[in-house]
Amino acid sequence: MLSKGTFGFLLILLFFFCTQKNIAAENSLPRQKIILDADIDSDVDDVGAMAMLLNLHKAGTIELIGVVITSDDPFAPVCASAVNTFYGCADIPVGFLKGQPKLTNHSRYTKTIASEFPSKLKSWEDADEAVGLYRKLLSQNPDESVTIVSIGHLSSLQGLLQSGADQLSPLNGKDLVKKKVDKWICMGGQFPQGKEANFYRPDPQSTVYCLANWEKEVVFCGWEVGNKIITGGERLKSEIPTNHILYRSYELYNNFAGRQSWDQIAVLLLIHQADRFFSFVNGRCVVAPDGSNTWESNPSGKHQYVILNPEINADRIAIFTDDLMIGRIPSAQKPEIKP
Ligand SMILES: [Ca+2]
Repeated sequence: MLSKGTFGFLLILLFFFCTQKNIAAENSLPRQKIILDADIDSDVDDVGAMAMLLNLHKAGTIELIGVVITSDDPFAPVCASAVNTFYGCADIPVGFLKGQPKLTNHSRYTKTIASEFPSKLKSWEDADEAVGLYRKLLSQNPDESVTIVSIGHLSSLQGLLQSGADQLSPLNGKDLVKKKVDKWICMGGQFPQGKEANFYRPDPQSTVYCLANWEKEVVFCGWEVGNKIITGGERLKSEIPTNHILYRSYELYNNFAGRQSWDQIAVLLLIHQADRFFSFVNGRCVVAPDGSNTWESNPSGKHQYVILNPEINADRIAIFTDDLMIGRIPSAQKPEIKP
């Protein structure tokens, strides 16, 4: 028979052992490997999303393994490279959707950012070809380890799915995705139904193709979610220096008038501190040839769309998002980084 004192001591030991085990388990979790597919051109929320990802990358929460630029703006990949370079991550590769019939600079900020800030890429021509970069990154990483976050249209992703075996991998694109990708977080569509730009402009056929040929999980972050979250206003302006690349991008875009956060919300889905903001609906997203979408409910469906929890004030999410853009990472998001 154990004495009360011994029993208490054993309980404390047991508690200590369990706690240490949980901490060890959390710390040994592999970092999520992220490929960002962005159309950093007409809107500035792509820059905000990149800032968040690079802050999380530097904090050790995620590993941003590459950026694919799906845009017809020739300054877009140079701008993305400048953002990487500004954050001390010049070696994160940048791909570009090459072979487009016409390139046009239609952005309020990409050309200026490319000229004012140093970048590893000097021209879009120096960028990796988008599909080749996708294939290289996927083939180099462990099975089911990569999350793709798309915050633009889906032409490059379609190219990946349609790609054939090459020197990088004996697998075709569809099988490579099946083997290497964990899930796809897609800023696109309007839910439960609607018509949203990433899905219908300029390449709705790529949306139809990707959804028809994607066999893994997809989480859709629809237009209606980020539309309520206004960031990049006076708060951002007052908290970063005027020579910061994020400051300059928002200044050029709309001089801190505030902007919807469609793309940044897709990044928030990566971090568990933001879990309380969201709920998810399972089913299947169906896209018509014109890029409009509808929803079929199914509790065991591989597609989910995000809804904002009604008890959470949109302003709270905006502050949380601005903070992540600025580089204020919630403390529990900083795992011990092993050497
Ligand atoms: Ca975008």
